[in-house]
Amino acid sequence: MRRLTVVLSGFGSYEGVAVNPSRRVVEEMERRGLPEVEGVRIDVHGVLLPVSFAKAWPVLCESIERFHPDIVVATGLKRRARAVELERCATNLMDASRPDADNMSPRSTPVRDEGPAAYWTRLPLRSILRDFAGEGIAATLSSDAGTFVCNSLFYQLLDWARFRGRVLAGFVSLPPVPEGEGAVAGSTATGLPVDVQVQACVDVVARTVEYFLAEQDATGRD
Ligand code: PCA
Repeated sequence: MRRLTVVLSGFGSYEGVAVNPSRRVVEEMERRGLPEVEGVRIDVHGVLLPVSFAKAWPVLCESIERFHPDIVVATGLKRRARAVELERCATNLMDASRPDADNMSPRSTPVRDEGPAAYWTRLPLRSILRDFAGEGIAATLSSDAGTFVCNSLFYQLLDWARFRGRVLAGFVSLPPVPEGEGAVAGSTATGLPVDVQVQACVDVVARTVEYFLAEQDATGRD
């Protein structure tokens, strides 16, 4: 049977965040697995990343080198998000207003010294958004994954992906979870239940798999 490999990453708790939905999503999707898409088996490997500018990408990269994925979807919490945000691009900027797990807070510093200002994702964001609309999942497109660790990881992921023509890589920003499920301290957001966030990420992967297969068929590659 034909198979595709997906690496899915999330972050753990950090300052003021008791429950990071990205961690829950990764754990849950790894546990449940994913149904076949068009007769293709999907192997999902989850990886939990430290909230560290220096270490997040090396840890994800290690997982990528181990599993040789066709698709990489990174996720993280965006505190101010009120819905699932599908990120279009990553920018070459680190500008932390609070320290990361290593107590580093780079200000106005590029992720890559000689890198381009931004990279675009190739995930089929509009098709994914249509799936969300059909299921009543609150979501938007976004051109701003922030300037903290999430954006820095996304930039390094797309920098890596640009030489791997076949691989599709992207980033999904998740909103806080509701009060009672471990909302972000001091947040007034109503949040989106973890189950809905898991379903959203299942949709992201399933639609991306379809797109990947269509591209492979169109180019005659396997
Ligand atoms: N969100 C942070 C880093 C880890 C996470 O889940 C961010 O917005 O960069």
